[in-house]
Amino acid sequence: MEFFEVIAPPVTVPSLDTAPDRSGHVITTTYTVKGMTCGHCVSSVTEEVGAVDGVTGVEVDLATGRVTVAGPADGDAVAAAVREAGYEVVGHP
Ligand SMILES: [Cu+2]
Repeated sequence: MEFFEVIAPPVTVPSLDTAPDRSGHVITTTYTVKGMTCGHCVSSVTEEVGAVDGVTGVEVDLATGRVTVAGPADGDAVAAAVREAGYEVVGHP
């Protein structure tokens, strides 16, 4: 039980559709993250994952636990960032 929640956390990384690769395609990878319960969790994951080398955008779906990452980032590095934020990656490439 949390006593306050960030309803609309500020997102400091670009949205996914602003991050095309050289051929105009956006490379995205979807991870499933366990343990996120509110906007604060979304904010934490977005910040940590957004700081990973190669990541150009992060989109978190709280309801499904899906974290979509844009950019040519290393899967292990993204998973490590999620753990750093305090959550668990259930499935990743
Ligand atoms: Cu939370």
